[in-house]
Amino acid sequence: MRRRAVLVAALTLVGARAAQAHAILLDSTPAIGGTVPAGPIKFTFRYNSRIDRRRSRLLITGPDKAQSILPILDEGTDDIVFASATLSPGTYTIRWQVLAVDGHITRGDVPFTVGGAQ
Ligand SMILES: [Cu+2]
Repeated sequence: MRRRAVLVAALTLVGARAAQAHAILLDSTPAIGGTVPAGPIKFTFRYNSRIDRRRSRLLITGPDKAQSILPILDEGTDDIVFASATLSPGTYTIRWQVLAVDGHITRGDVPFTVGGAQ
């Protein structure tokens, strides 16, 4: 009984330490709720920790609700994810999912608007 309590405490400690390394999105282009002009768009997602981009994923949902994978470009430093696409006006959402160096996956949404061509 006592041994089990010690084990639970140890696991809790490990969990708390690992949580500090979870990848949190610091900023992005477009920003959450932001607007960018139509045409070629360079996407950036910057995190607070290193991520494994080969095991990370970007899923874009377009104005017609169609979803497609947005390929992650093999460039930049390990805390930034780059992608590019040419988009027409409308509202979009990118769902990012990244694997942090501690082995934990985090995900979130970046909704944005593509405005008229400049
Ligand atoms: Cu973690």
